[in-house]
Amino acid sequence: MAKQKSVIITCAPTGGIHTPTMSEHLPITPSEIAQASIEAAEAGASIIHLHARDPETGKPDPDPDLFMEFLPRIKQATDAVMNVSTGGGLGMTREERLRAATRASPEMASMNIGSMNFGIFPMKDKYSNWKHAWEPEFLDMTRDFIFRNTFADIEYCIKELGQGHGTRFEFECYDLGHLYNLAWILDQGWIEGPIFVQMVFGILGGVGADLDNLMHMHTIANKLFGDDYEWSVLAAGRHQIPFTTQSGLLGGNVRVGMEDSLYIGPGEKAISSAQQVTKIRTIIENLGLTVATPAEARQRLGLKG
Ligand code: KMH
Ligand code: ZN
Repeated sequence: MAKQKSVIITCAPTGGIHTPTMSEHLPITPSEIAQASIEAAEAGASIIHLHARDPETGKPDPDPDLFMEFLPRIKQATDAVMNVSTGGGLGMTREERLRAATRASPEMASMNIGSMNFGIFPMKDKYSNWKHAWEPEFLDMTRDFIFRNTFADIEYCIKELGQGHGTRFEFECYDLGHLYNLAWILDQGWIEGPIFVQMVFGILGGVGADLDNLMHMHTIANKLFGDDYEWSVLAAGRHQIPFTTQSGLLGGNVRVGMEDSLYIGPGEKAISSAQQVTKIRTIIENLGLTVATPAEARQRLGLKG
C-alpha cells in the first residue's frame, strides 16, 4: 500500500470577515498579524494565508503598504509559504483585491473560483456593543452582496499574478460547480497542474457543512483532476476541526485559523490561530499521519520558492 502523503497545514490568521468585536484575540495590526503568523508557522503551518486590516479600526484594508509591514517579518522569522489573499473584503474592487499580491509577488495567492452570495449576518444581541461603527454595517452589507468572481475576473487575476509573477494559487471552491469552473479553466490552458483546491464548507451561499458534501466534492475532484492535484478543506465556525480531520483521514490537507473560526471548542474562543494549528496537528499525528514541512509543500504544489 502506498504511504499516505504528509498533511499540509495552511493557517489563515485574520481574514476579512470577522470583526474586532467578535473576538479580542483577532489579530488586527501588522505586528499582531506577523506575531500570529509566526506562532502558527512554529506550531506546524507550512502556508500562511494573509489579509490586512486598518490598524485603527480593524476594517479589512487592501493597502499593499500594510501587507509589506508584516510579509517580510514573517518571511524572515519562518520558512512558511506566504499566501496573499485576492478575496479581499466586502466592497473592494477587482484592482484593489489584487494590489497587495501584485506588489508582494508571493509564492501563492488565493483565487476564488466562482461568484456567490456570501452571508454573514450580524447577531445584534450577541454583539450589541460594537467597538466600531463600521462593524454591523459591514456585516449587513452581506445581505445584498455578490462575491464577484467572474470568468473575466479569474482570467485577469491569473494573467496578472500567475503569468506575470509566477504566483500559484489556492483555488477556493465553495460549491460543486466551482470544481467544474476550475476544470474549465485548466482546459483553457490558463493554468497548469499541480493545482491546489481549497474546498470551503459552511459559508451561507456556498455548500453546507455536511460530510456527505465533502465526500461528494472529493469524488468529483478526483474525476476531474485525477492525480494532478492537491486538495485541502476549510470549514466555517464549529465545523472547522471535524471537517479538517475528515480531510486528513481521506488523504487531503487542511486549513485552520481565525479567518475561518474564532473557536477552539464548543463555546470556547480560540486565543490564537496557533492554538487551532496545534489542535489539528495533534489530531493528525494521533491518526498516525505526519505534517508537511514548508519544503514538502513547495515541492508538491510546484511553488517558485
Ligand atoms: N474567507 C474564506 C472562506 C480569500 O481570501 O480569497 C475564503 C478566503 C477567500 O480565504
Ligand atoms: Zn482569506
